[in-house]
Amino acid sequence: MDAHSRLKWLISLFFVWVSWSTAVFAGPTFIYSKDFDLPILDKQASGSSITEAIIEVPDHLTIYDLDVGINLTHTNVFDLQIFVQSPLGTRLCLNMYDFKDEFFKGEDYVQTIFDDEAEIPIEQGTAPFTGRFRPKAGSLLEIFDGEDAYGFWCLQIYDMWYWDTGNLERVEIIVTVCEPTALSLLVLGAGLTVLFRRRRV
Ligand SMILES: [Ca+2]
Ligand SMILES: [Ca+2]
Ligand SMILES: [Ca+2]
Repeated sequence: MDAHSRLKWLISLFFVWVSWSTAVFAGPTFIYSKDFDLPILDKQASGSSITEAIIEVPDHLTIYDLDVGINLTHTNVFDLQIFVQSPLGTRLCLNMYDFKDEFFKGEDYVQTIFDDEAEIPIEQGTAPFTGRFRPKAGSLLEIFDGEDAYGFWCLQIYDMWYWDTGNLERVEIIVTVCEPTALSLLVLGAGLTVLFRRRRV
């Protein structure tokens, strides 16, 4: 094995080890919460069905894992379609229902946390959905992993049907970052690769 091949092999080994470390060691978690008193009105009452809540994250944090918490009252949450949008414009549906197949009667979301790593999918939960639930099938919060959390997040709620209404009370953007050592190793690894490529040119 020549020197180049040996270096390449070492760098590959390094990346395997770093990937393993980052998978195992999540870093600290930062919670940005905001209380609201925002009416969730249906089409009949307001002429518009969207409620938007803005939450600012004032820190530059690379997202390793994102969870989203909500608190709201509503006389039938079947009506609601709930989305979260990042400062970079990435948008994800947390929950919504099919009118034809999934109708139910149920009130409120109370201390509900959407979390990819939760054991129970939201489809198997019942209102008021207290606890942790995976977002709607096919929608994973991991879509935000790697983004900078800094800026204005938006929680959007659409009330799709008449009669029932409610109030948005609280939103939490919960950001876990990489364990600092793993992050520095990742940066070091990227630096080594650039050096290696330059030497080969
Ligand atoms: Ca995750
Ligand atoms: Ca999570
Ligand atoms: Ca309604």
